[in-house]
Amino acid sequence: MFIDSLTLTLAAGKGGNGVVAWRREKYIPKGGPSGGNGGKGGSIVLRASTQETSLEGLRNRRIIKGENGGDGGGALKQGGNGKNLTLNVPCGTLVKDARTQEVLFDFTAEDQEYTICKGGRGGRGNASFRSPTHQAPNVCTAGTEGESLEVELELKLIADIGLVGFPNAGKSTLMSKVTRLRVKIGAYPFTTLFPNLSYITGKDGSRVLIADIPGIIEDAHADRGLGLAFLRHIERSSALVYVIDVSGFEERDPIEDFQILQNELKAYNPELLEKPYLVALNKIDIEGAPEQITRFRAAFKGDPKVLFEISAAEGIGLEPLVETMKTLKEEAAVVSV
Ligand SMILES: Nc1nc2c(ncn2[C@@H]2O[C@H](COP(=O)(O)OP(=O)(O)OP(=O)(O)O)[C@@H](O)[C@H]2O)c(=O)[nH]1
Ligand SMILES: [Mg+2]
Repeated sequence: MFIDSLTLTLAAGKGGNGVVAWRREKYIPKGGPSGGNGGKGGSIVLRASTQETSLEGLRNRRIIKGENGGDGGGALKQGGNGKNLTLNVPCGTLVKDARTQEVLFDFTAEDQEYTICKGGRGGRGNASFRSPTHQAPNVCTAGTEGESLEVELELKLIADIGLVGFPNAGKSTLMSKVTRLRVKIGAYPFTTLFPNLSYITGKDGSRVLIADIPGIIEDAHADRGLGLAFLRHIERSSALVYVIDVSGFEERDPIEDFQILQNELKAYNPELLEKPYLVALNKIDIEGAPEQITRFRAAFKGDPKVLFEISAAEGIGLEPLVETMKTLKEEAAVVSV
């Protein structure tokens, strides 16, 4: 199950208590204080892992507690430290304080770690209070509580290229052809219900991460179809590829489809329209396609260099599209340096 937002209560472990104890041995009267300190409470650490692709792993864990430190003991015995608890989250996870909505951390790269709740301090045993003027202290302190926090985790995938299009346009077919991921393809709308993420791997070892998101329809911003919530997963893409069906089936007009898609993206976040983009005119293997393509090219106001005629199903025209996707990724890397 793909989960991309979640609220969790985290509580780090409590510090162990210090104790009061006295050294008692034969022939040594008044052996002095021997109460040990409590151990530290275990902290809660979040860590970005590429093994995770959604927040599903944390779905059933509303409250997560760290391990408490052990209490001190007699004979100067120090309580054991609570173990730190590491929770893995996917790259692209934003961590917010649920109460203030402040962003505490943004996991953008593998293996980043963030200690979100520190464990409590161990209390002091009476031995630690001994001083030249205070030989028999009868005091100890309790361990402190660990930090606790209600957090909201929000996943915004970080893909290089996001595929957007109407349901059935062929986004997932394209994804399956250019990456190794075998995703569900169907001759019915809304085959894809959750984003898919996979790499195009070049012969030179270069990698471009592609996100295939569910189809968008007119008025998706008013929650029609699957709505626009999934657009959050292309908000951080460097570039977009609009996949447009030019078969002319079902009386679809590719010019109108492109305009509707742009309007929906704008309704969600106008910045999406400022990203570099390509248009994949898909299904050119179908009879009526050339006519639709001519119309589209005539109406298209942007640079015709961004238009690619492809058949995702038949694997036609994919190479120039993929090469341009790679170039877009490289250009974005130069810009962000
Ligand atoms: N003839 C032809 N059919 C295609 C082509 N690309 C995709 N299709 C078909 O179009 C249908 C929809 O393909 P998908 O890849 O599932 O479309 P999608 O855009 O991912 O659709 P949603 O997940 O519903 O948004 C399937 O029946 C595909 O076989 C193509 O280039 N030519
Ligand atoms: Mg799909």
